[in-house]
Formats: sequence, C-alpha cells, structure tokens
Amino acid sequence: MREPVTAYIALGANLGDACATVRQAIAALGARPGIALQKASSLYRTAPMESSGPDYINAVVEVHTTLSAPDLLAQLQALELANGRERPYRNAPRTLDLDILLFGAARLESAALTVPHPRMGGRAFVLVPLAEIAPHQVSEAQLQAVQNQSIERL
Ligand code: A4P
Ligand code: MG
Repeated sequence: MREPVTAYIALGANLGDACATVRQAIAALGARPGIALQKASSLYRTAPMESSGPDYINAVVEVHTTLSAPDLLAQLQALELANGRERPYRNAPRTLDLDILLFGAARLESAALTVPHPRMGGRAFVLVPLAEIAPHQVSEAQLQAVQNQSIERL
C-alpha cells in the first residue's frame, strides 16, 4: 500500500445548478476508493476567464490519496462524466471541471497530466480558495497579482 499523498483539487462549474453540482462533487470525491477528503474551501462565484457563459462556481479541496497521480486523474474524469460533462471545445462552459492543482511535491509534465497545474498561478478562482484552506501554498505576492479579478465568497 502506498503512503497517502496530500493533493489539492480545483472544482469549477458554470452550467446547470452549479452550486449543487460542486457541493455534491465534493461529497462524491471523498467517497471514491483511495481518496479521503481533508478540507473543503467555501464556494466562490467567479467571472468566466478565457471562457464564456454564466458565472462559475469554484472551490478547492484537500485530499489524502493512496492513488497514483494518473489514477487520481482517472477518478476525477469519471466523476466529470457522471455529471454529464461534454467537451465540445477547449474552455467550453461545463457542468463540472476537476483539475489536480498539486500532488504532494510531484512535478509531472505530460500531455495527459501536468502538475503543478500550469495555469493556477494567474487565477483568483484557484488561488483564493486554495489560500483559504492551505495558506502555506499561496504567497501574498500571488494573491496581489490576481486581486483585480472578480471573485465573491458565498
Ligand atoms: N490535464 C493536464 N494536466 C491536468 C491536471 N493537472 N488536472 C489534461 C486535470 N487535467 C489535466 O482538460 C483537458 C486535458 O487536460 C485533460 O484531458 C487532462 O488529461 P479538460 O478538463 O478536458 O478541458 P478544459 O477544462 O477545457 O481544459 P483545462 O486545461 O482544464 O482548462 P483550464 O485552463 O483549467 O481552464 N473561469 C472561471 N471563472 N472558473 C473556472 O473554473 N475554468 C477554465 C478552464 C477556464 N475559465 C474559468 C474556469
Ligand atoms: Mg479540466
């Protein structure tokens, strides 16, 4: 059995009842084999960034997992599919998006999985909820750099 790894996962939704989807996805994540939910941020309402459609609901969770990073991603994608996720084009509005932000101290770079998430540094909708549950993972300078982005804690 592997030693559990602390991972951070970003949730985003902007179609359907996005609040309900994100709340339910947080609970469903913790019920998956090999994934134990440790902390969940508040939900945040955020303006779409490089995307279209209604405002997003975003959150970040901390999990302990005995899965490998690719196996964790497979679990997240199964959960996206169970929530009716379709991928008509990149950054299309979505019922549920689950991204791995950090997987312990791992640095991975392949087409299927890049960790730390390459775009997390420029996004208030990731950094603000991450800082809420894991302040040591986010610097003041990072938060200041995204302070003009629209985000409302619910
Ligand atoms: N992939 C690579 N690395 C990762 C990772 N660390 N976590 C691959 C998850 N997946 C990763 O993702 C495309 C491919 O990325 C996957 O097949 C996986 O193997 P996707 O979820 O199918 O497509 P996507 O969501 O359109 O792309 P991506 O890269 O997740 O988009 P972004 O850049 O994360 O942006 N605005 C607001 N306000 N809130 C949002 O949540 N989200 C996006 C998505 C844009 N604008 C937003 C929000
Ligand atoms: Mg994604």
